[in-house]
Amino acid sequence: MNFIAIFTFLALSLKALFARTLMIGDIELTGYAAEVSLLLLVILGLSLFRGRARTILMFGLNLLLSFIFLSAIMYFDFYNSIITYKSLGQAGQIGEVRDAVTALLHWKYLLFFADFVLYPFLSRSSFKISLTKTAMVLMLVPAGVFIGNGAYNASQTFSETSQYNQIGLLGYQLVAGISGLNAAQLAEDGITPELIEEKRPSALKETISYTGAAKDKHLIILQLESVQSFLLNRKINGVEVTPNLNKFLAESFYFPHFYTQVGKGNTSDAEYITNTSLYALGDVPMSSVVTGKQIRSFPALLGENGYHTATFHANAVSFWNRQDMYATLGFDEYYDKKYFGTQDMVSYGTSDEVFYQKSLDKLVEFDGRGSRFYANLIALSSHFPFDLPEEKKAMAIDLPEEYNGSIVGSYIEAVSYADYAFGKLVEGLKEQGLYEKTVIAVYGDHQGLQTKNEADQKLVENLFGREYHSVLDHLNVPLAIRVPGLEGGQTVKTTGGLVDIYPTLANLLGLDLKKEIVFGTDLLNAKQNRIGIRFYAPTGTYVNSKYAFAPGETKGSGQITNIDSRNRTAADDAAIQQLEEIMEFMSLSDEYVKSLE
Ligand code: GP9
Ligand code: MN
Repeated sequence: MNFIAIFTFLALSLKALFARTLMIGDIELTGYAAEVSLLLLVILGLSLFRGRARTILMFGLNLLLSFIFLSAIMYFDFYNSIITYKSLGQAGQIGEVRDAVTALLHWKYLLFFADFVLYPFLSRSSFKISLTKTAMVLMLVPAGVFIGNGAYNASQTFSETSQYNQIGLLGYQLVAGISGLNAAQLAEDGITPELIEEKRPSALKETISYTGAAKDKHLIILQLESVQSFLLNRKINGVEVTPNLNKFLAESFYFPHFYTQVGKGNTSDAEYITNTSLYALGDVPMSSVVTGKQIRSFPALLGENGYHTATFHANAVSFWNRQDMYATLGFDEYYDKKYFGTQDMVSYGTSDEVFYQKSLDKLVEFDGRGSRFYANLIALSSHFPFDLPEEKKAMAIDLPEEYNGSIVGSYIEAVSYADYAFGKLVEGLKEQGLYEKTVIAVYGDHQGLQTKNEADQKLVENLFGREYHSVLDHLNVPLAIRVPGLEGGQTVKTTGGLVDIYPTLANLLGLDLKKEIVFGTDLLNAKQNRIGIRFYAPTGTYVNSKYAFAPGETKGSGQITNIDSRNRTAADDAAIQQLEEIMEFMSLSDEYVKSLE
């Protein structure tokens, strides 16, 4: 091994350690040994080359892996998940998300590239270690043992973070590839509504209520960007953050224990899950998975029942490949940037105010045609990194000084502005006489709060006055459903997730789901419910009526956090049994999606 090879190996081993420290606190030493062993194998392989070729290859490997480590760290910062090679497919979107990427950069990341200045000097050094056969064996045998051990440990857990911890970033890519190939076939005769019923980990009450309570009403499903539950009904310095949403909640069925389930496709995954009641796969945007397929969806069902269906979003429809997803979901039409224009820009599109106004114009038009409509409105202004223009800040809450310059502060302001715009939408609907003719479901697509630096963590700690839980707080988004005639306001404590929106609304509208493939549960009639989460939290995470489950280092271990008391305990057999059931249930959903034509 020449000096460049040794140097590259040491530099990469340190970078691997640095990456681990930044991503996961609890580093598994044997896992790190497996990661270093894999690096050693690669470097030994490249050492077979000689002269300039070897220098270039070592330099290239170091550069490539440095970028991969850095991407993995930023990816983890944002998604709380381990990056896989599958993300290469979305690299084309990088230009459009430039602001978000810049917001995640940090000076300390320069350390990943500090060693490159040394390469010109290294190539002049003639130092080398000649490896005898015995020395090679002495190196390769333990390396092989560490890799084997790491691979075995990685296969024993559902959690991607634990898998990475056990085998390192390169090894994890292999694990991710193999687990995709090994998906078991669960249903020999295809996935039927009866099979789903049998495996469903929730139970309905004996008597079903509210069936058809909203029959003949229009339907608006409004998806709010990055809105988490904790800001609702919250005052900061005596001022409500979301006064308009709070008023709306008070007239609605409000679900405080509702969670996002999106995968890599974020906003578009939330649209997908809501309109299909199918689980997102996690590490790939569903819009790319379902391109060209036909899905029996909520819009399709509504269409068959006489509704005109349309979806509205202020960004270009090409973002997240939505044109294909909307075709798959069977919407009659969509309205995107072409329709909304670029006036009054906030984030990727026109402001929520303009968005609602222009959407409303269309709703009035649909209503005028005399038939019912289903409108899926996808708001946008409160998008990461929450850079509101000054004139919009004037419409948002005035925060105390300690929030100045913090991302938490920007986030709260952005949500507060989104609330202001929502208030305008409600006013508009009332003015147009649509408010009492329409069932309105409002929910947050996914989390928005970033708590990566200390100042922001402090602000969040102060807000919560207790630990901020990575699932029960971070992934907790609001769902409220307002049904004209039932606007007494009711808090429904049933646990639910995005998959449950479709069945809940279908029952209210009086639509029969017996023949439909639906993985969610009617939240207004559930006795108990359980939902799986597998992005932004490790696969195996689930929430039931009592607790959130976090998967452990083996498939038979984990930790549960009680929803009310927040007490943490080790998972018992019953919790592991529930884990197995929800994993099987999610696999059933995946198998269904893969089987679609
Ligand atoms: C852009 C918007 C992006 O159209 O959907 O939101 P995101 O998916 O990043 O939350
Ligand atoms: Mn979003």
